[in-house]
Order: sequence, then C-alpha cells, then structure tokens
Amino acid sequence: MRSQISTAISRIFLKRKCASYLLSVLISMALPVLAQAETIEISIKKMLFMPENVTINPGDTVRWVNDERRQYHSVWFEALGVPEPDYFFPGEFFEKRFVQAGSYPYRCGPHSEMLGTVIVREPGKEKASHANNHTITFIQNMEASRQEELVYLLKQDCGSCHGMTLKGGLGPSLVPEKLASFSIEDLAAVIMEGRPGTPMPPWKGILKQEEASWIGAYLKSGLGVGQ
Ligand code: HEC
Ligand SMILES: [Cu+2]
Repeated sequence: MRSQISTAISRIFLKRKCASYLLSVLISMALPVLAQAETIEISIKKMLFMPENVTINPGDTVRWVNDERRQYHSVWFEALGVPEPDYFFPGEFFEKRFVQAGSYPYRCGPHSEMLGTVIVREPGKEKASHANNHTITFIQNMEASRQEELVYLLKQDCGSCHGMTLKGGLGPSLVPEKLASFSIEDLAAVIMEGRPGTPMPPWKGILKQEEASWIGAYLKSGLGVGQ
C-alpha cells in the first residue's frame, strides 16, 4: 500500500514536477557548501582522547573537554612545531579551529602516550556525518562507570559469539560498515529481543532500553572494534 502510494507520487513527481525536482537536487547539492561550521567535541577521560580520531570539515572547530576527576592535560600539536600549550583542568576545555585540509596528529604534553589525530577533509568533499557527531555525544552522555561495564559486557558476553574484536564468530560481524542499514533503535531492538530461532539471545532481562541504545550507538561509532 505504502509503496503503491509512493510509486504513484513519484510518477506524478516525474511527470509534472521534473523541473522543480531537478532544482531541489541542485539545492541539496549546494547545501553542504553553505552549511555552517560545526564544533566537534572530544572528551578526555581516564587518560584517553575519546574519540581518538575525528574527521571534520575545513572551518570546523574541535573542542577538547577535560572530563577527568582531577587530572590535567594539554593538547599539543607538536608536529606543527608550536610550543606546548597550557594545561587545562577538569571542567575546562581547549579549542582549535582547522582551516587547511590535512592530517593533524597531536599528543598530551605531560602524558606522551595520550595520542589523537584530527583529519580535515578537502574542501567540498562529503560533509562530515552529523549523525556521527550526534552518536558520539550520545555515547558520552552515559555515566562513565556504566560505560565501562557495558564495554566489558560487549567484549566478554557479546564477544563470545561476535568475536572479541566484534569482527564475527558464531554471530555476524558488528563493525559499523555491516550495521550501516540499522538505526540505533533497530540495534537496540535486536539486542533487547534477540533473534528468536537463532543463537542471538534477548538481553532485556540484563540491559535497560537506554543501555541497549547506548550499545547500538557504540557499535555504530566503531569505537569498540578491534580493541
Ligand atoms: C550466544 C551467541 C550470541 C551472543 C552471546 C550474542 N549474540 Fe548477537 N547474534 C548472534 C547470532 C547468531 C546472530 C545472527 C542472528 C541471525 O541469524 O539473524 C546475532 C545477531 C546480532 C545482531 C544483528 C546483526 C545483523 O547483522 O543482523 C546484533 C546487533 C547483535 N547480535 C548484537 C549483540 C550484542 C550487542 C550482544 C551482547 C549484548 C550479542 N549480540 C550477544 C549470536 C549472539
Ligand atoms: Cu594528559
């Protein structure tokens, strides 16, 4: 029924609205160029930049937020030959805007093992996925200690079937490319209900709905793959 209607609509669309359709395509192609620059947040927690790597558009700003309890850090683009910037403390942040396309590795001054990279796309290349930044914000909204437990569950329990690196075992691979067609809600539904008649068990006795959504978002982000 629904597809009949949409076929009928697209038929009308094609016959009568061809010109305006073309116009709307042209507008949607031009939109990314006009889109506003964004601020992308990276959380610093437990001596890690999360996420470690971000891909942004030229003109975007990256904001590193110190979400530690008491540890200070810095964000130092040492390879650019700049001096080490000041430390920033819990609740404070550091910002940098990127204009030139390229790959910008950085480290924490006092903790040389803390590494990250900002990748700035060529201008005009595909717009950074908004969903992705949204997903990352969503992931960071869960209490840190619960995040840790869920990541543990993912590695130990889910990993026993889907592989420790989530690249597949008895259960299918859960890398982001394989999950592209699933929304976070779709994934939460599979996780809560399982797949009856397959070894995929329901987790609703163990996980809350928002925790299943969190796992869905975490899987889609790819943050847990191969670690
Ligand atoms: C006992 C083994 C087992 C465990 C444990 C398990 N899974 Fe699964 N999972 C499977 C199997 C097998 C499938 C494929 C089911 C099918 O054929 O449709 C699956 C499917 C899925 C799918 C759908 C993927 C797709 O491409 O269709 C997701 C998402 C998923 N599992 C996530 C999880 C998560 C998250 C956990 C831990 C909370 C988990 N699974 C634990 C066996 C398992
Ligand atoms: Cu540090």
